[in-house]
Amino acid sequence: MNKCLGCGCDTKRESLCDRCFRIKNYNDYEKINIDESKINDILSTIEIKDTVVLVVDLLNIPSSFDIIKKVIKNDIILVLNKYDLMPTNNEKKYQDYFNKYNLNIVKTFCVSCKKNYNIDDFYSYLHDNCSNKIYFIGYTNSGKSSLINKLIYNYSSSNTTITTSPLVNTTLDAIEIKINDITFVDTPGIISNQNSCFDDNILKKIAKSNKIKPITYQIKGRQYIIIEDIIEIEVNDNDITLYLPNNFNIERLYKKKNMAGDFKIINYNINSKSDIVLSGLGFFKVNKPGEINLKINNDIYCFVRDNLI
Ligand SMILES: Nc1nc2c(ncn2[C@@H]2O[C@H](COP(=O)(O)OP(=O)(O)O)[C@@H](O)[C@H]2O)c(=O)[nH]1
Ligand SMILES: [Mg+2]
Repeated sequence: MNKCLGCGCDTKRESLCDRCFRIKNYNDYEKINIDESKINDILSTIEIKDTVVLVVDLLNIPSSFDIIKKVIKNDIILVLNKYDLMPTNNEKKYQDYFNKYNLNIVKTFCVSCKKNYNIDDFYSYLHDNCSNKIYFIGYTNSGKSSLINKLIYNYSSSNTTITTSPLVNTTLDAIEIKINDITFVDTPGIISNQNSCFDDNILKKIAKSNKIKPITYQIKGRQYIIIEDIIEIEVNDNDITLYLPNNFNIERLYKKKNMAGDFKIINYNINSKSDIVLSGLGFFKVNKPGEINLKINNDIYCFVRDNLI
């Protein structure tokens, strides 16, 4: 058996397993489940002398980092990735937002793998300050593998690329990559019950999305905002601002829409200091206290948090 260079799984093939080959060549994604104990086993091999980089998707900040705090006792270098998607350039604000989680953060970087933003600063910090084994950890889809690929591309002559995809659980085992005497270890994403599942059409739109342009609707009376026929937001006399991929279909209607699929209903009483997060998609807020009734596809996870912006 060999180890697949793309995802770390055992394979009979020389370099890439069948699944990575199909993802890389045909964008043909196949979702695989990973056992939670497998991830814990990998994380528990991290020694206190190793460096830990926690990668977070700025558009998909989890409601808590308790799973990570339980397993990781090391100092943490926090990387806030996908900065290119954020509607406002306010690195300090995004960094400060993480104070409340009480992680042992020693340094924070806002980066974009897609736009190669801040990658030089991040790499030179690692190069100058860190141990020679650096683990990249975080929730699935935050961009851990994309970030290591960016480092390989920018700072080594290797043409190895780890497989990345918009689906969860792309990386299946620890993958070690050596760049200039430092060993970078990619890890499978931490599994959480806060991950939404989307169909291919939505995943492709998310993957193609650019910088978010917030959209505000001034709602008089009772109206319904329909997002891609997977979310209906019922709003009553309020202003609502949506932060969503800007290629999404959004309709504003005066009556409910018939949408196909299995839905759950969630009622929120929120104020202007809160965001409702549609995990994996984005978030929205209102400008005065009020009721929001969400009808949302069963596979989408949502929660309330303090305003990010
Ligand atoms: N817009 C944007 N997308 C990114 C960025 N970094 C990664 N992605 C996308 O996020 C998805 C998950 O990336 P991946 O590296 O597989 O995440 P991992 O599960 O943490 O290893 C992929 O579709 C990537 O193309 C970024 O900086 N900006
Ligand atoms: Mg990965």
